[in-house]
Amino acid sequence: MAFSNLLFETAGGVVTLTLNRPDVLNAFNAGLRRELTEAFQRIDADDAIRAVVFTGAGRGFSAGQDLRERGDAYETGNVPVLGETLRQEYNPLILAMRNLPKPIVGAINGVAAGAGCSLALACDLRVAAGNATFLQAFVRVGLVPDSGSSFFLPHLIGAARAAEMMFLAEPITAQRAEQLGLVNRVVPAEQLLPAAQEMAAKLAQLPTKAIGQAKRQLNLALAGSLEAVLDEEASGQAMASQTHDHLEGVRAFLEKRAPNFLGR
Ligand code: T3D
Repeated sequence: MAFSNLLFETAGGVVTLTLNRPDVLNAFNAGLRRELTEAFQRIDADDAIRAVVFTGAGRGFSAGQDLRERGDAYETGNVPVLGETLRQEYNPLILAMRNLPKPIVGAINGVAAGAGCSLALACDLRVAAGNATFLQAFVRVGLVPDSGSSFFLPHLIGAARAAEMMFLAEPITAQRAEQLGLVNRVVPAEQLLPAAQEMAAKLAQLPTKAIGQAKRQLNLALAGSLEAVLDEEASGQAMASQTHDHLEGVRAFLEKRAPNFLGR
């Protein structure tokens, strides 16, 4: 079955998976979340696919949850308790990426914000374009980091730097991300896809079973339980979604103005 929000292109043992909602910086709506889950199931089941390149179409990697998906709720002020979409859709997706016994190379082509940043962090390796940025956008809309960001970030860059990214929600440039160890390498934008595909092609020629097992071992070595952190994030989001500041944050985004947070 063809996807409508994703490009799924295979060549020489490598699949290039491209988030394809460029008009909204590849924000995740229900269709994209569903198709991504299906794509990772397909990749898992197909022995001919031995490495993945994961990227975004247009000028963004992904701006995270589509804030227009529940637009009506923010107009009326009747914000649903968030957490279910995390438990039902985002969290299984993150676990599918981490449990996939094949390497995933993130080709981060532009801004990776909110859950888009989380998905970038869930890749095994990251190649970033020189103009890419990483943004823990959650608190900008009164929410807590989710989709694994609170698990991956401290492991990758340490708790203090993770706190800075999460609390201040300022964009990190690709160059800074490389210094912090958040990405494996930075390349000029026009070389991004060839560089990521070259890395994935190399990986696809290597012993896939051994790499899959090495990935399991790395997951285990990160100690703590990703499941427990994902669950705590979903509970935290249920709390945050009912605050004034979340409603205000999303309204301000949709109305293209600065938010007025009240701390409640
Ligand atoms: O259940 C749950 O929902 C819980 C899950 C939560 C997970 C999350 O991801 S929460 C965080 C959600 N994401 C954000 O808060 C980020 C929102 N976007 C931005 O802050 C900015 O767009 C960026 C900093 C990422 C990029 O800024 P810029 O200036 O380069 O681009 P832009 O002009 O803001 O965006 C371009 C278009 O994409 C624009 O549409 P327009 O005006 O041209 O028609 C913009 O509205 C749209 N867009 C960007 N991000 C989103 C989006 N539309 C819907 N949802 C978005 N997240």
